Amino acid sequence: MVVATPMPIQSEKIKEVGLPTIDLSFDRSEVSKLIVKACEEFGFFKVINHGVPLDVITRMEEESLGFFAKPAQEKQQAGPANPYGYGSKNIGFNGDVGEVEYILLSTNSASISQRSNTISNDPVKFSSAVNGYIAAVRDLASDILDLLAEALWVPHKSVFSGLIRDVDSDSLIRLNHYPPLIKDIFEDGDTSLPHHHHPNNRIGFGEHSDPQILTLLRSNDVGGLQISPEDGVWVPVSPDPTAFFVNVGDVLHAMTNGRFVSVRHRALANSNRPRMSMAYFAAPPLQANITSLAQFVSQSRPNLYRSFTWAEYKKATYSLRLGDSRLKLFRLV
Ligand code: GA4
Repeated sequence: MVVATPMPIQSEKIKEVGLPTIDLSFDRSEVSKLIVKACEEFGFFKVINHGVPLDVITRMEEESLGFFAKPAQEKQQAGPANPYGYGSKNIGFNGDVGEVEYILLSTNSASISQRSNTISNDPVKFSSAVNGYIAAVRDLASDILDLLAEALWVPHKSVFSGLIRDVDSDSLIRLNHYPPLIKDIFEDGDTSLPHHHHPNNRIGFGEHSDPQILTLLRSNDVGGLQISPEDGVWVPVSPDPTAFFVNVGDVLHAMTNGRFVSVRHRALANSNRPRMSMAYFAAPPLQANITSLAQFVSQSRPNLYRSFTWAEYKKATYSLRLGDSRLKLFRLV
Protein backbone atom coordinates (compact mmCIF):
# COMPACT_ATOMS: atom_id res chain seq x y z
CA MET A 1 0.00 0.00 0.00
CA VAL A 2 1.28 3.45 -0.87
CA VAL A 3 0.83 5.92 1.95
CA ALA A 4 1.39 9.54 1.04
CA THR A 5 3.55 11.59 3.39
CA PRO A 6 1.63 14.48 4.96
CA MET A 7 2.64 17.69 3.20
CA PRO A 8 2.68 20.89 5.20
CA ILE A 9 0.01 23.30 4.00
CA GLN A 10 1.75 26.13 2.12
CA SER A 11 3.40 28.92 4.10
CA GLU A 12 3.20 26.83 7.22
CA LYS A 13 6.12 25.55 9.17
CA ILE A 14 5.94 22.27 11.07
CA LYS A 15 8.30 22.45 14.01
CA GLU A 16 9.21 19.65 16.40
CA VAL A 17 9.35 21.18 19.86
CA GLY A 18 9.56 19.38 23.19
CA LEU A 19 6.35 20.36 24.92
CA PRO A 20 6.21 20.38 28.72
CA THR A 21 5.18 17.18 30.49
CA ILE A 22 4.28 17.57 34.14
CA ASP A 23 4.22 14.67 36.55
CA LEU A 24 1.51 15.50 39.07
CA SER A 25 2.87 13.01 41.60
CA PHE A 26 5.96 15.19 42.14
CA ASP A 27 6.47 17.76 44.87
CA ARG A 28 3.52 20.20 44.91
CA SER A 29 5.46 23.46 44.95
CA GLU A 30 7.75 22.28 42.15
CA VAL A 31 4.78 21.13 40.09
CA SER A 32 2.96 24.42 40.53
CA LYS A 33 5.99 26.40 39.31
CA LEU A 34 6.32 24.16 36.26
CA ILE A 35 2.65 24.58 35.42
CA VAL A 36 2.95 28.37 35.61
CA LYS A 37 5.97 28.27 33.31
CA ALA A 38 4.12 26.07 30.80
CA CYS A 39 1.07 28.37 30.85
CA GLU A 40 3.33 31.36 30.14
CA GLU A 41 5.47 29.75 27.47
CA PHE A 42 3.00 27.62 25.53
CA GLY A 43 -0.37 27.83 27.22
CA PHE A 44 -0.20 24.09 26.83
CA PHE A 45 1.21 21.08 28.69
CA LYS A 46 0.70 17.40 29.26
CA VAL A 47 0.00 15.88 32.65
CA ILE A 48 0.90 12.37 33.71
CA ASN A 49 0.11 10.55 36.95
CA HIS A 50 -3.01 12.68 36.94
CA GLY A 51 -5.10 10.44 39.17
CA VAL A 52 -8.07 9.99 36.82
CA PRO A 53 -8.85 6.26 37.11
CA LEU A 54 -8.33 4.27 33.93
CA ASP A 55 -11.77 2.65 34.16
CA VAL A 56 -13.44 6.08 34.21
CA ILE A 57 -11.66 6.96 30.96
CA THR A 58 -12.28 3.55 29.40
CA ARG A 59 -16.00 3.62 30.16
CA MET A 60 -16.35 7.06 28.59
CA GLU A 61 -14.31 6.02 25.57
CA GLU A 62 -16.37 2.88 25.01
CA GLU A 63 -19.61 4.83 25.12
CA SER A 64 -18.16 7.29 22.66
CA LEU A 65 -16.93 4.54 20.30
CA GLY A 66 -20.31 2.82 20.55
CA PHE A 67 -22.09 5.97 19.47
CA PHE A 68 -19.83 6.82 16.53
CA ALA A 69 -20.08 3.23 15.26
CA LYS A 70 -23.85 3.61 14.82
CA PRO A 71 -25.39 4.08 11.36
CA ALA A 72 -25.40 7.72 10.23
CA GLN A 73 -29.19 7.95 10.35
CA GLU A 74 -29.31 6.91 13.99
CA LYS A 75 -26.59 9.37 14.91
CA GLN A 76 -28.52 12.21 13.25
CA GLN A 77 -31.32 11.61 15.77
CA ALA A 78 -28.99 12.98 18.45
CA GLY A 79 -28.50 16.17 16.45
CA PRO A 80 -28.18 18.92 15.53
CA ALA A 81 -25.58 20.23 17.98
CA ASN A 82 -27.62 23.32 18.71
CA PRO A 83 -26.34 24.00 21.28
CA TYR A 84 -25.87 20.38 22.46
CA GLY A 85 -26.03 17.06 20.66
CA TYR A 86 -24.55 15.39 17.58
CA GLY A 87 -22.86 17.29 14.80
CA SER A 88 -21.07 16.16 11.67
CA LYS A 89 -18.68 18.34 9.67
CA ASN A 90 -20.44 21.58 10.63
CA ILE A 91 -18.81 23.41 13.53
CA GLY A 92 -20.64 26.28 15.22
CA PHE A 93 -23.23 28.40 13.41
CA ASN A 94 -21.17 30.45 10.97
CA GLY A 95 -20.13 28.05 8.24
CA ASP A 96 -17.06 26.40 9.74
CA VAL A 97 -16.53 22.82 8.63
CA GLY A 98 -14.06 20.04 9.33
CA GLU A 99 -13.49 16.32 8.90
CA VAL A 100 -15.01 15.55 12.25
CA GLU A 101 -18.16 14.27 13.86
CA TYR A 102 -18.85 15.00 17.48
CA ILE A 103 -21.18 15.15 20.43
CA LEU A 104 -21.37 18.30 22.53
CA LEU A 105 -22.80 17.96 26.02
CA SER A 106 -23.39 20.32 28.90
CA THR A 107 -21.90 19.02 32.15
CA ASN A 108 -25.23 19.54 33.88
CA SER A 109 -26.47 16.09 34.88
CA ALA A 110 -30.16 16.78 34.15
CA SER A 111 -29.24 17.88 30.64
CA ILE A 112 -27.08 14.76 30.18
CA SER A 113 -29.81 12.31 31.18
CA GLN A 114 -32.26 14.03 28.87
CA ARG A 115 -29.81 13.85 25.93
CA SER A 116 -28.70 10.26 26.54
CA ASN A 117 -32.01 8.90 25.25
CA THR A 118 -31.15 9.90 21.71
CA ILE A 119 -27.46 9.01 22.05
CA SER A 120 -27.48 5.55 23.54
CA ASN A 121 -29.60 2.41 23.60
CA ASP A 122 -28.67 2.19 27.27
CA PRO A 123 -29.12 5.80 28.39
CA VAL A 124 -28.56 5.05 32.08
CA LYS A 125 -25.19 3.46 31.33
CA PHE A 126 -24.28 6.36 29.04
CA SER A 127 -25.19 9.04 31.60
CA SER A 128 -23.36 7.22 34.33
CA ALA A 129 -20.18 7.00 32.22
CA VAL A 130 -20.40 10.70 31.31
CA ASN A 131 -21.14 11.85 34.86
CA GLY A 132 -18.25 9.76 36.22
CA TYR A 133 -15.93 11.20 33.62
CA ILE A 134 -17.05 14.77 34.28
CA ALA A 135 -16.58 14.44 38.05
CA ALA A 136 -13.03 13.13 37.52
CA VAL A 137 -11.91 15.73 34.98
CA ARG A 138 -13.52 18.54 36.98
CA ASP A 139 -11.46 17.45 39.99
CA LEU A 140 -8.31 17.32 37.90
CA ALA A 141 -8.95 20.74 36.36
CA SER A 142 -9.70 22.22 39.81
CA ASP A 143 -6.46 20.75 41.19
CA ILE A 144 -4.50 22.26 38.33
CA LEU A 145 -6.16 25.64 38.84
CA ASP A 146 -5.39 25.50 42.58
CA LEU A 147 -1.76 24.70 41.80
CA LEU A 148 -1.67 27.72 39.50
CA ALA A 149 -3.23 29.95 42.14
CA GLU A 150 -0.67 28.79 44.72
CA ALA A 151 2.31 29.53 42.52
CA LEU A 152 0.90 32.91 41.48
CA TRP A 153 0.24 33.96 45.09
CA VAL A 154 -3.25 35.17 44.23
CA PRO A 155 -5.18 36.34 47.33
CA HIS A 156 -7.80 33.57 47.14
CA LYS A 157 -6.63 30.11 46.26
CA SER A 158 -9.95 29.20 44.69
CA VAL A 159 -10.20 32.30 42.49
CA PHE A 160 -10.05 30.08 39.36
CA SER A 161 -11.25 26.68 40.58
CA GLY A 162 -14.29 28.24 42.33
CA LEU A 163 -15.62 29.25 38.93
CA ILE A 164 -15.61 25.75 37.52
CA ARG A 165 -16.78 24.04 40.74
CA ASP A 166 -19.82 26.33 40.89
CA VAL A 167 -23.08 24.38 40.37
CA ASP A 168 -23.95 26.85 37.63
CA SER A 169 -20.66 26.41 35.80
CA ASP A 170 -21.26 26.45 32.04
CA SER A 171 -18.68 23.72 31.33
CA LEU A 172 -18.92 21.38 28.33
CA ILE A 173 -17.83 17.98 27.17
CA ARG A 174 -17.00 17.34 23.55
CA LEU A 175 -16.52 13.84 22.12
CA ASN A 176 -14.76 13.96 18.75
CA HIS A 177 -14.32 11.34 16.09
CA TYR A 178 -11.94 12.10 13.23
CA PRO A 179 -12.51 9.45 10.56
CA PRO A 180 -9.48 7.99 8.77
CA LEU A 181 -8.59 9.63 5.47
CA ILE A 182 -6.36 7.14 3.69
CA LYS A 183 -9.42 4.95 3.27
CA ASP A 184 -11.16 7.76 1.33
CA ILE A 185 -8.23 8.13 -1.03
CA PHE A 186 -8.44 4.51 -2.07
CA GLU A 187 -12.19 4.28 -2.01
CA ASP A 188 -13.02 7.33 -4.09
CA GLY A 189 -10.97 5.85 -6.92
CA ASP A 190 -9.54 9.26 -7.74
CA THR A 191 -6.20 8.55 -9.33
CA SER A 192 -5.94 11.88 -11.15
CA LEU A 193 -3.61 13.33 -8.53
CA PRO A 194 -0.19 12.00 -7.65
CA HIS A 195 -0.30 10.50 -4.16
CA HIS A 196 1.68 13.24 -2.51
CA HIS A 197 -0.91 15.75 -3.69
CA HIS A 198 -3.82 13.94 -2.15
CA PRO A 199 -5.41 16.00 0.56
CA ASN A 200 -4.38 13.68 3.36
CA ASN A 201 -3.76 16.61 5.64
CA ARG A 202 -7.34 17.69 5.81
CA ILE A 203 -8.43 19.84 8.68
CA GLY A 204 -10.38 17.91 11.27
CA PHE A 205 -10.97 20.88 13.54
CA GLY A 206 -9.58 24.21 12.35
CA GLU A 207 -7.26 26.63 14.10
CA HIS A 208 -8.77 28.32 17.15
CA SER A 209 -8.27 29.12 20.80
CA ASP A 210 -10.66 27.74 23.41
CA PRO A 211 -12.92 30.41 24.92
CA GLN A 212 -13.24 28.93 28.43
CA ILE A 213 -10.86 28.80 31.43
CA LEU A 214 -9.03 25.52 30.92
CA THR A 215 -9.38 22.55 28.57
CA LEU A 216 -8.46 18.98 29.45
CA LEU A 217 -8.15 16.70 26.45
CA ARG A 218 -7.68 12.97 26.32
CA SER A 219 -7.19 11.20 23.00
CA ASN A 220 -6.62 7.68 21.76
CA ASP A 221 -3.22 6.74 20.35
CA VAL A 222 -3.83 8.47 17.00
CA GLY A 223 -2.14 11.84 16.47
CA GLY A 224 -3.50 14.96 14.78
CA LEU A 225 -3.41 17.65 17.47
CA GLN A 226 -1.09 20.57 16.73
CA ILE A 227 -0.47 23.76 18.64
CA SER A 228 0.63 27.08 17.19
CA PRO A 229 3.03 28.98 19.47
CA GLU A 230 3.39 31.66 16.79
CA ASP A 231 1.62 32.57 13.54
CA GLY A 232 2.09 29.94 10.84
CA VAL A 233 4.16 27.62 13.04
CA TRP A 234 2.66 24.29 14.00
CA VAL A 235 3.96 21.92 16.65
CA PRO A 236 2.58 18.38 16.44
CA VAL A 237 1.61 16.84 19.77
CA SER A 238 2.44 13.13 20.07
CA PRO A 239 -0.63 11.23 21.16
CA ASP A 240 -0.59 9.69 24.63
CA PRO A 241 -3.75 7.90 25.75
CA THR A 242 -2.45 7.66 29.33
CA ALA A 243 -2.11 11.43 29.69
CA PHE A 244 -4.26 14.55 29.65
CA PHE A 245 -3.35 17.54 27.52
CA VAL A 246 -4.16 20.82 29.16
CA ASN A 247 -4.54 24.19 27.52
CA VAL A 248 -5.24 27.70 28.71
CA GLY A 249 -8.52 29.23 27.49
CA ASP A 250 -9.33 32.86 26.69
CA VAL A 251 -10.89 33.51 30.11
CA LEU A 252 -7.71 32.50 31.95
CA HIS A 253 -5.72 34.53 29.44
CA ALA A 254 -7.85 37.60 30.32
CA MET A 255 -7.80 36.97 34.10
CA THR A 256 -4.00 36.84 34.05
CA ASN A 257 -3.90 39.96 31.82
CA GLY A 258 -2.21 38.00 29.07
CA ARG A 259 0.51 36.45 31.24
CA PHE A 260 -0.91 33.03 30.37
CA VAL A 261 -1.63 32.46 26.71
CA SER A 262 -4.73 30.85 25.28
CA VAL A 263 -2.86 28.84 22.70
CA ARG A 264 -4.17 28.41 19.18
CA HIS A 265 -4.46 24.79 18.15
CA ARG A 266 -6.12 22.52 15.59
CA ALA A 267 -6.63 18.86 14.82
CA LEU A 268 -5.79 17.22 11.51
CA ALA A 269 -7.53 14.14 10.24
CA ASN A 270 -4.37 12.85 8.65
CA SER A 271 -4.21 9.28 9.64
CA ASN A 272 -5.18 5.88 8.39
CA ARG A 273 -6.78 5.19 11.74
CA PRO A 274 -9.61 7.06 13.46
CA ARG A 275 -8.67 9.66 16.03
CA MET A 276 -10.95 9.90 19.04
CA SER A 277 -10.70 12.66 21.56
CA MET A 278 -12.67 13.78 24.58
CA ALA A 279 -12.38 17.39 25.65
CA TYR A 280 -13.61 18.94 28.87
CA PHE A 281 -13.99 22.71 28.66
CA ALA A 282 -13.99 24.14 32.17
CA ALA A 283 -16.09 27.32 32.11
CA PRO A 284 -17.44 29.87 34.60
CA PRO A 285 -21.17 30.35 35.30
CA LEU A 286 -22.88 32.55 32.70
CA GLN A 287 -23.26 35.47 35.13
CA ALA A 288 -19.67 35.36 36.43
CA ASN A 289 -17.78 38.57 35.97
CA ILE A 290 -14.38 38.08 34.40
CA THR A 291 -11.75 40.68 35.14
CA SER A 292 -7.94 40.83 35.15
CA LEU A 293 -6.64 40.11 38.65
CA ALA A 294 -5.05 43.20 40.22
CA GLN A 295 -1.67 41.58 40.65
CA PHE A 296 -1.25 41.19 36.89
CA VAL A 297 -1.89 44.86 36.21
CA SER A 298 0.74 47.55 36.70
CA GLN A 299 1.93 50.77 35.12
CA SER A 300 4.29 48.88 32.86
CA ARG A 301 1.63 46.25 32.19
CA PRO A 302 -1.69 48.10 31.81
CA ASN A 303 -4.96 46.26 31.86
CA LEU A 304 -5.40 44.70 28.41
CA TYR A 305 -9.04 43.65 28.59
CA ARG A 306 -12.21 45.18 29.91
CA SER A 307 -14.35 43.19 32.34
CA PHE A 308 -17.03 40.98 30.86
CA THR A 309 -19.48 38.32 31.92
CA TRP A 310 -19.01 34.82 30.58
CA ALA A 311 -22.48 35.17 28.96
CA GLU A 312 -21.23 38.22 27.05
CA TYR A 313 -18.04 36.45 26.00
CA LYS A 314 -19.92 33.36 24.91
CA LYS A 315 -22.28 35.43 22.80
CA ALA A 316 -19.31 37.08 21.05
CA THR A 317 -17.74 33.65 20.53
CA TYR A 318 -20.79 32.27 18.78
CA SER A 319 -21.17 35.35 16.62
CA LEU A 320 -17.68 34.84 15.15
CA ARG A 321 -15.93 32.21 13.04
CA LEU A 322 -13.92 29.43 14.64
CA GLY A 323 -10.53 30.98 13.86
CA ASP A 324 -11.41 34.58 14.82
CA SER A 325 -9.93 36.20 17.90
CA ARG A 326 -12.68 36.95 20.40
CA LEU A 327 -10.33 38.48 22.96
CA LYS A 328 -9.66 41.30 20.49
CA LEU A 329 -13.23 42.53 20.95
CA PHE A 330 -12.59 43.07 24.67
CA ARG A 331 -9.19 44.68 24.27
CA LEU A 332 -8.60 48.07 25.94
CA VAL A 333 -5.14 49.00 24.72
C1 GA4 B 1 -14.07 25.91 20.26
C2 GA4 B 1 -13.88 25.15 21.58
C3 GA4 B 1 -15.03 24.19 21.89
O1 GA4 B 1 -14.92 23.04 21.05
C4 GA4 B 1 -16.42 24.85 21.64
C5 GA4 B 1 -16.49 25.25 20.18
C6 GA4 B 1 -17.79 25.89 19.69
C7 GA4 B 1 -18.73 24.85 19.07
O2 GA4 B 1 -18.26 23.88 18.46
O3 GA4 B 1 -19.93 25.06 19.18
C8 GA4 B 1 -17.36 27.01 18.70
C9 GA4 B 1 -15.82 27.17 18.92
C10 GA4 B 1 -15.51 26.41 20.18
C11 GA4 B 1 -15.41 28.67 19.05
C12 GA4 B 1 -16.13 29.62 18.04
C13 GA4 B 1 -17.59 29.18 17.78
C14 GA4 B 1 -18.08 28.34 18.93
C15 GA4 B 1 -17.67 26.78 17.25
C16 GA4 B 1 -17.58 28.17 16.67
C17 GA4 B 1 -17.43 28.44 15.38
C18 GA4 B 1 -17.52 23.96 22.12
C19 GA4 B 1 -16.42 26.21 22.25
O4 GA4 B 1 -16.81 26.52 23.36
O5 GA4 B 1 -15.90 27.13 21.38
